[in-house]
Amino acid sequence: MKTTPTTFQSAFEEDVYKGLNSFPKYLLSKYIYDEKGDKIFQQIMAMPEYYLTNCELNILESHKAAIAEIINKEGGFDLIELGAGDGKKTKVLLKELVDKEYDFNYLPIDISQNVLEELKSSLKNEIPEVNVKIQQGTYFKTLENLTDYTNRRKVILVLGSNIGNLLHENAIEFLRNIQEAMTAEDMLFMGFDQKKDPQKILDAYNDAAGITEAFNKNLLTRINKELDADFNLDNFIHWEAYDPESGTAKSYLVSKANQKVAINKLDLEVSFDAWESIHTEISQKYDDAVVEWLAEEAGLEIQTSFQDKNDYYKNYIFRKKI
Ligand code: AVI
Repeated sequence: MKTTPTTFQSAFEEDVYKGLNSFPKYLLSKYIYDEKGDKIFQQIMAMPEYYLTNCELNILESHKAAIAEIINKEGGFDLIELGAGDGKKTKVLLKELVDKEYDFNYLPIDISQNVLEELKSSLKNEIPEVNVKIQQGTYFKTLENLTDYTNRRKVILVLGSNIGNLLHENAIEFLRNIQEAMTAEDMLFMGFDQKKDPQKILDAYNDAAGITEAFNKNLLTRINKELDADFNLDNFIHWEAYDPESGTAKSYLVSKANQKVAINKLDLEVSFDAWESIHTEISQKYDDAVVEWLAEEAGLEIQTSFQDKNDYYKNYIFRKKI
């Protein structure tokens, strides 16, 4: 029986150690996103099966005038985006705000400085009128300082149904963190992927070209590279399951055989039985009742919402409950 090392050199080491020594085994999806993971995610967003991106783009394009009107008030505002990425969808709204000559600053926050620099320079070319102030950091850390960034009214943007990668309990904590940084005048604009035909959801997370499989397996690639491990990627299959009752899509890597994997940096050998799983990600799907409940638990209320033509996806505007 191995004893747990008392010191880990990083949260990644500790989380991998804990996850692979648990029963059932798991790995945290946030670790998929290194440079390679970010690139694969860009490919996912461009896949025909991954409807989420186009639905949200469609909502922003068709409702940009109404959205702009709701978020603008006397005295101007700061538009703060958490997890800005390449800003493709946000640019639709930015363009509308510029065309209407509204007084606003755009403050994108992302974990990757690289992504932020690219976003800044693309905005300079495409919509030079936007006043951009990039901010590198994690959501939670940066949220704590959110109130320090600005003394103007805030409109906080969280696109891409990123909240869906959190269990409800953590989603409430995330929303509560945002709520605590808000005043009665501020707004939160957030995307939530909706419950729909289960097959449509399974197809989005199990594409024929194997891009989602590569995305999921990037966890193993990262452990091999950063923790000197010997996972054989071909010995695992990507498996997607969707429970229409809870609205939870779950991704797994399943071991095809009895096997042992050495993770040298952790001085650990992990044994897998044939068909044993590693749970890697949840992608929660919502309906109005669940979104209302999450908001209520976090001290927020829904002001209004916008949906795409198929009702696949919704963007909600929340206010702080007073
Ligand atoms: C980032 N996140 C909202 C994506 C999702 O839909 O859960 C990540 C993803 N996983 C597989 N495909 C896309």
